[in-house]
Amino acid sequence: MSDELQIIVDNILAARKTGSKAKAQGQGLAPSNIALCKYWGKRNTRINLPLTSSLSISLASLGSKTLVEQATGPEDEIYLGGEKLKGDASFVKRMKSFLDLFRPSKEFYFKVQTVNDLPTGAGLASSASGFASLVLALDDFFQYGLDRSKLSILARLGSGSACRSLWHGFVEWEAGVDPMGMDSYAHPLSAVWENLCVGLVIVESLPKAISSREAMERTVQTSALYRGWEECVKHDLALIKAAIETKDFSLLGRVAEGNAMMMHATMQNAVPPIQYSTDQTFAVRRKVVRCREDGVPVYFTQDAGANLKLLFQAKDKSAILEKFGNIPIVSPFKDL
Ligand code: 2P0
Repeated sequence: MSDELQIIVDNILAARKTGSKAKAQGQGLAPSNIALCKYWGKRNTRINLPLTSSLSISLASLGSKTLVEQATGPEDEIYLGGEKLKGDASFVKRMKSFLDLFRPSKEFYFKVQTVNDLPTGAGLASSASGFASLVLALDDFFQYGLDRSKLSILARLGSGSACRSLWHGFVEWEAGVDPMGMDSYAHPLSAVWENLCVGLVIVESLPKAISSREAMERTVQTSALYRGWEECVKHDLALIKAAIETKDFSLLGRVAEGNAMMMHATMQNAVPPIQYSTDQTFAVRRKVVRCREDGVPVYFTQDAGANLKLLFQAKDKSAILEKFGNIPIVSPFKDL
């Protein structure tokens, strides 16, 4: 890990409670989050600083749970869904270098156990809830007593979108301007939207062929369409906030769907092009549009993967289940 990262972490840990002592085990729980206005592109890839702000909705009780303790052996032990991961797996390497930032001494090794409610690496925000729950578990284990905005910065260093998984409801991540990213963290919006529902259409649960990290970088570097992204986000973010403020569901859905489509257009324009959608993704997208034509207000959003997330209102839940089958449905403000 670069010195830059260690300086940022040390700077944040300087605000920890004095005299804090590690517990036997720390625990962290964090929800998955789905961006309505996407984070796509970084101004600093080492410390995950975004080029634009983004806004998400957390998925209530769906997310990750992480336990942290000191390992008894001479290396970190990483468990995912109860299974011990091999030390050379890329995820383990990424996790270990993140843990390096928090070791009290070089000889201190961690045992980290994470359980994700949603399939891992399939564009269902498992890295977001995973890193957010890990940071919460580290805070609990070492008894740092840090406030949530500082924890949001730490989570961002693990995975950008993780900084939004520290809260429930609508969450905005402000891009910030500080080169060290001390002003680049998320905060919750106060709005509550009781009858808003999110449905998950899982057409692919295997890990994706290209990581979102790589896809984002290739898009920024090679996609001509990406030049319009910053303007698009400014416009969409303002409209999404207005839709949340006035509970204008069709505005929210229309803008969120358009924002996701624009993000995928920028990737398809990258060299070589990136296509996360499968035939099934296209079929489900068409079905969503047909539903609207039939009078059921439903919109989709899609992240760096083939799966789709539906946005609709509680009154239409039975129509959605009828048309899309028995899909998992979350009420972000009711299933807490
Ligand atoms: C988002 N995505 O706003 C966007 C939309 C995917 C598509 O944040 O490199 O795993 O760890 O900062 O956070 C996925 O990217 O990327 C993501 P890194 P991350 O949810």
